[in-house]
Amino acid sequence: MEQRRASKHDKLWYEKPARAWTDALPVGNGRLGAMVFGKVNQERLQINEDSVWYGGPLNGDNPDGRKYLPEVRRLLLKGKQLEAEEAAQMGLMSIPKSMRPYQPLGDLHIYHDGEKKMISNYYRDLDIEEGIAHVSYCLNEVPHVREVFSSAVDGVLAVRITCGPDAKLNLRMNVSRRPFDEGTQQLAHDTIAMCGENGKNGVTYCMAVKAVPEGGWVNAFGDFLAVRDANAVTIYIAGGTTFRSDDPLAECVRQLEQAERKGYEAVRRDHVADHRSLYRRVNLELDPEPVSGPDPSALPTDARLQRFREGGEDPGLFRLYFQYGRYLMMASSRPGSNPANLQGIWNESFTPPWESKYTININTEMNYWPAESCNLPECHEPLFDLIDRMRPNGRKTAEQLYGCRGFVAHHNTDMWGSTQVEGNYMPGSIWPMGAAWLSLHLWEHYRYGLEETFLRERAYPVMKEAAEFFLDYLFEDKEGRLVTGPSTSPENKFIMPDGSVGTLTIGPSMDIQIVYSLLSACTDAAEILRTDDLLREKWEEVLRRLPPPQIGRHGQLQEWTGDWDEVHPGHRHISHLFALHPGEIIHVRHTPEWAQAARVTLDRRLENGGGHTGWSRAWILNFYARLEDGVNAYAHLRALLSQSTLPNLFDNHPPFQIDGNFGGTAGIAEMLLQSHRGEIALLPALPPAWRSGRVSGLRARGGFEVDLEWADGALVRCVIRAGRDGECRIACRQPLSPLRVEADGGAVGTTDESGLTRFAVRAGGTYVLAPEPMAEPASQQIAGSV
Ligand code: FUC
Repeated sequence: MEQRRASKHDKLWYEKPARAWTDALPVGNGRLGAMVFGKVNQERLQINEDSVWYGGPLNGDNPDGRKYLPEVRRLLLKGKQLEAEEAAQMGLMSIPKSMRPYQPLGDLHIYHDGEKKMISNYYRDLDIEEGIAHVSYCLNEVPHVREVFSSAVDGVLAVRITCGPDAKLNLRMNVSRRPFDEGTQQLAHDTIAMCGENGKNGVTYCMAVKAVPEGGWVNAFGDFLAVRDANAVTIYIAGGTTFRSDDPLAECVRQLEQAERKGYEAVRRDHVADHRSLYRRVNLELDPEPVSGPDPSALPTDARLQRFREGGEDPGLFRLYFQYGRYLMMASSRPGSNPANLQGIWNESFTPPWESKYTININTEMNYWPAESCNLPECHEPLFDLIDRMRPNGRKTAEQLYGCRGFVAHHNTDMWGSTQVEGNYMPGSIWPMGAAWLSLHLWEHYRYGLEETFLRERAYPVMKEAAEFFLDYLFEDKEGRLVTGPSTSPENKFIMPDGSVGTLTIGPSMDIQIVYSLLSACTDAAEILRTDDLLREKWEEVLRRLPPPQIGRHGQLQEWTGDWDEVHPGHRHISHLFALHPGEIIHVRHTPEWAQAARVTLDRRLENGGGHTGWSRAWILNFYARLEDGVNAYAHLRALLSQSTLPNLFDNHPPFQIDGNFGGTAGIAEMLLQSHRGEIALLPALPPAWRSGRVSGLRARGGFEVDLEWADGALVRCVIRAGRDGECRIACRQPLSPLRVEADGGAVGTTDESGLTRFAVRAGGTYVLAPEPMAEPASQQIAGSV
């Protein structure tokens, strides 16, 4: 126990059991997760499996869509806002109004029997470096220790309970799914299971529990497993549904038996090795100020967060938050699992906020922003599988609603990949950009890893089909430009010159920016793959005819084609800055006027109360990082942690929503390293508060891995490992001096007058960059010569 307490860099730790769900600590293997409460007498593990969704898929495309589309467009172009919106309400909205929720699998309760006299030395933590939650305390002076993890290798949750050498464990456990319990079966003297159907046409779920005592015995009584007089006990928990297996109970039993045969030590060892193989790819250290007082990591995480909220500096907390974001990604999205939903995989409610689904007008995309840059590219894969499930549905929706080829999706989707217009909420729902934005994630995966087979076989067909929709769907406006519509700028409304309010519109800025990004990506991909010349010409023609970003009368980037004010000027969505991040149309050096307009847009949102949800704050952090403004990026990161973070460091929308964790992690990476527009920027938004530090293992587009070290706010050394032959281009930023690049002991590159450092790289090569020694200041030379 003492050893565990010694190093707290990679731990969330507490001196009390969890009271609220958001005090509990999450473990997960991508698919199967638990919130560990760390209670003493009655431990609670609230368990989720990623395919426990209520009901089955829905098909809700409005059959009148094709008929109404031209009419809605005509009315919008004529300025008949109200009539257009009324027609869209009836003709385009979906038939079933909302998608089905993601739900809990159930709870495991462990009851410690016997007299509870005195509890002392209570401690619990989540060690994110090894992927294990611990609970320890003394009961009547006898030490008790529990550890909990979810193994991606063996597919089960494992709980190990031990106690001091002279004591024995006497405990009972059962499972529940209140208020939807369907009863527990005894499968063997040491195994119980709970199975049920989750709604009409829904999945059948199963959870099975096996207790393996050392010494003593185990038996099933009623719906309990009871362990008596054991020196230690290991509990394995398996869960699954018919989403993946025809017989999930048999699959659970197989996993439990395999884990028991393998034995706890081996299950644990393989889990830690697997976890570390991903976790340790990246390390971040931010040095404390030389005179900064006691080490805040000596405080429990909740007290540490409170100290930070009150204004305390704590560079180690940023490191912990950053690595926790990577931990959460590893725990909620692994090859073969479903993608991380609004709550990752951790959800306690049968009617969770926004159904804990995939909301794809920002939240799901934000979830995956750190996947590539923070060196967890395989964790991105579940999103690609979901996109594959969306394609056939999206083809039907494109055809039925718009009479177009290709595939389309709107602002939400679910486990089955639904693509219809969802709900009755017009500012959100009529927005045909979901498939296009998601498809860009496949392109990003390619840009980081440069695997041509992935591009050819996986990414390009999806991107091309998403683009195909727009070839049919875009239409000419009065000025002959190609535009989208009816659509919205998620989820804002505008005030027109006559004072009336509108929601639906033609060619909102974000739509155009997404189409631009998608077609540019398709064009580049086709060139790399040396294919589709004719199609490329078509895409290029469309690209020329899209309206460019416009600057409005406040100096802001316009959100819509008209220079209209927002109904909510502090709106949480800042969709029209997609062009700045994650898009790259706007760039501080390449398009400085648009960058300035983006800055004005942010100022205006913030002056009006913007950034009030966790994810919105995280997006703002990323925007400032892209504006290479370390001071503001830091301020918003601080705000994210102090205003939108719960005691277990979950992001708080409110309520808990995981996107802010992932957006925050991606934002920290973006402050330290950027790699868009064909250039790698080193420490582009380094804040003065992070004077010295180092980071290793970040990834840059172009197949690179990068380590950085800095001191007194300036780069000391950078190591770049190249995954492919090619060229590396480094954009220097003031106050960096020119760089010298070395490989194999010799110089291979220096910085030119424009500030660009270019050098040829070979796959497997390592390149060391350091600032050229500065010329001695003239005054010193004079002083020396006297
Ligand atoms: C979008 C956002 C909300 C919330 C929801 C899940 O609709 O506007 O703030 O994040 O998704």
